[in-house]
Amino acid sequence: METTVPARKKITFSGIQPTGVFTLGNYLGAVKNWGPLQDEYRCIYSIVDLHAITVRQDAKALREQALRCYALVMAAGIDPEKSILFYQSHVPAHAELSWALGCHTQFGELSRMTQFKDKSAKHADNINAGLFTYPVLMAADILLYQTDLVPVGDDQKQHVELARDIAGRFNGVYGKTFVVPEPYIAKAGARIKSLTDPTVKMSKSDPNPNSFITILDPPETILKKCKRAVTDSDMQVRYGEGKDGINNLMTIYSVITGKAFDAIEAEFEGKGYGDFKTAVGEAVAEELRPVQEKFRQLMEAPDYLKECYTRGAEQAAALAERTLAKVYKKLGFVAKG
Ligand code: ATP
Ligand code: LTN
Repeated sequence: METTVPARKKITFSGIQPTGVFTLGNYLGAVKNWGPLQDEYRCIYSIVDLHAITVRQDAKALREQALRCYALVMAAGIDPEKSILFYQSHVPAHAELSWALGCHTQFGELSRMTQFKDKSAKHADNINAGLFTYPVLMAADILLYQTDLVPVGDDQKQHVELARDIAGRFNGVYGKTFVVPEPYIAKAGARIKSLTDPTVKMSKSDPNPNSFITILDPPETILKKCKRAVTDSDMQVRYGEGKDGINNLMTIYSVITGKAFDAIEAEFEGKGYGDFKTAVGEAVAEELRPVQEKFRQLMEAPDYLKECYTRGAEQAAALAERTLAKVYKKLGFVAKG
């Protein structure tokens, strides 16, 4: 008699740094896409606080920010009953696997990472070893959970490729140990641009607060930032070359409303940029309203949040330790008595 083995539920892993309130870019490019995966996949999401200290942080601010970040991810649709949501620093296996993988990663590979080049230019006074080995820790995050799919924004593609290379190399030397993960990058919204310089990505660490919309900005601020967004002198709401500012606003509007670019062009035919910017601002404010409301409720329930992140860390650790034990055995470490 033929027996069918039930297929393993595929695993999704992603992380966000608690380096500030997250932006509309983080939300549209990454976090908003995490929720819908929860029914089909075994989803594991982490607040990657170990990654955050590659840039100097104030300890008190980091702690507060990390708590808010956990609540924000839940407010954006991650249900801790369906997904595992935890702090990276609560699961020691991340730092441990990172060491083992670092010994299988080449200096030259890390030197090619564009995020390292960008961040070391931005923080020239603190080009620390952690900033350089950041992608190895990220590979450990992903590979510990035998992850199939990594939903991230476009800027993280190179890091996921590196995690694939490390996994493939390790499997080649020691036999099948890790699942080789695939990046999952949304077709639209994977690189939301700065509102003040639409040639660079919107980033929560940008010193100019007018360059980004945070997920907690009140509606008036959102509207004001959209109205001030840098555009061009063409005055036509049309997607095209040399129109980075309008392209960016059209992308934001399209991802939120689900309208295609030609439908947006038709909607604003004969109208000025002012009307369009107001419509974008209103759509963003409306999209974020329920997230902000849920966030406020969660922040009033600190015991519940603690219960969620404690359970999340236990669940994550159980899975992570299995992979770590397998890796240590393959590397030739003597088993604990
Ligand atoms: P920082 O500004 O401190 O460098 P960041 O916002 O770029 O941080 P993370 O907080 O680690 O970095 O990003 C979390 C997720 O958000 C990642 O998947 C990243 O690819 C995505 N992301 C970040 N910025 C954007 C953006 N402008 N557009 C789309 N996705 C983004
Ligand atoms: N480097 C990512 C955050 C991150 C991550 C991960 C994303 C850390 N570990 C594992 C996906 C999978 C960033 O967005 N800057």
